[in-house]
Amino acid sequence: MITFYNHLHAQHQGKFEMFRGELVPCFEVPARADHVLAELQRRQFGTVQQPQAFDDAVLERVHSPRYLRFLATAWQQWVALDPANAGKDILPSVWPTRSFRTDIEPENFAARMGLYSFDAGTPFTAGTWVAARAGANCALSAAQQLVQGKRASFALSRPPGHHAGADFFGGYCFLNNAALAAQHLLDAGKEAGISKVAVLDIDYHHGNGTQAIFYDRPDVFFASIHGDPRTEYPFYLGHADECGTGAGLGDNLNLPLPRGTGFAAWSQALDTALQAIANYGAKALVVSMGMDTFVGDPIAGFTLASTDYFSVGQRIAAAGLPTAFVFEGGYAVAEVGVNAVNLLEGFTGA
Ligand code: Q9C
Ligand code: ZN
Repeated sequence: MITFYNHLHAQHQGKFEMFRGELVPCFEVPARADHVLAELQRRQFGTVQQPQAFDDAVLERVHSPRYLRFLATAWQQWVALDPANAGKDILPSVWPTRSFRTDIEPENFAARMGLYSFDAGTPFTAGTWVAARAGANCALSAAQQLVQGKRASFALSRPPGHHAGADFFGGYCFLNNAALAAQHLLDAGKEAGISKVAVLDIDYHHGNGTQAIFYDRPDVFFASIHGDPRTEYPFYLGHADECGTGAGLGDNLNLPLPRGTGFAAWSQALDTALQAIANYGAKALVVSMGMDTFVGDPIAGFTLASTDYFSVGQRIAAAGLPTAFVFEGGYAVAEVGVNAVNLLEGFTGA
């Protein structure tokens, strides 16, 4: 299996996120991806390659042009406010909630930050756009492998993507890497017979961005296993009664589980999700591969053990679909490499 990796991910290195009234050090750090890379190399798992470059038009298949323009220019706008800003990350502090207008892009920079975001936990830094763009290229390159007939691929992308919507960032995510991969499978995979795609999201947190992007679409099935949003981030989406809408009705499956859930119940939910994907008739699979289901994760609440991930990979492999794995969360930095490669090895049967 080919892994796509680009060192530019490390250009996104947030300093602080807002938590309980204070700024705490970011959990989503470059070392996460570096540990996965080191473990791939230590176990000689497949090969690691640079991603291809993809045009902005490919990003516009998922994200709005005005959002992409904002991301590409946000840092220069920030520094233009005050040269001293160059040493500080950007965090939003005001948002257009119910009854506010979002059709008019404000001229005020802080107001634009809030228009395009949903939390104060996702700092935007000098290198965020470059890193996110490289990460999206990794996911698109992983999808391209399946278009070319490969069985599987891995996008070791950072920052993660599944909380990012068509026109908003949050939850440490800016570009929705998994959604871009799914859309590229449909756009480039038509002749290869890829007419329907499933996204299986196994990150601890509900993939609200991916769900929203495909909610009314019949050509992408979204299935997610996650902490119950009644108590877990991102709180405002991910309930079991969200089944899709319009032409996409029936093509969204949420399997929320209580904080504290272990592998026995979690793996039953995985089998339920995989059965639904089989019933849907997906021709290819994108896995939003969050590793924050691990018992040692500092910000999540499931209790999977490192060895459980072999079984996760095996079960996904048994679905028999061409599969692109896209790295998402997972904040137990010292263990994230072993856990991720255990899953991939479970898949390949190595
Ligand atoms: N102090 C992903 O796993 N805030 N995003 C948690 C911790 C946000 C997680 C609060 C968690 C976002 C991709
Ligand atoms: Zn997560």
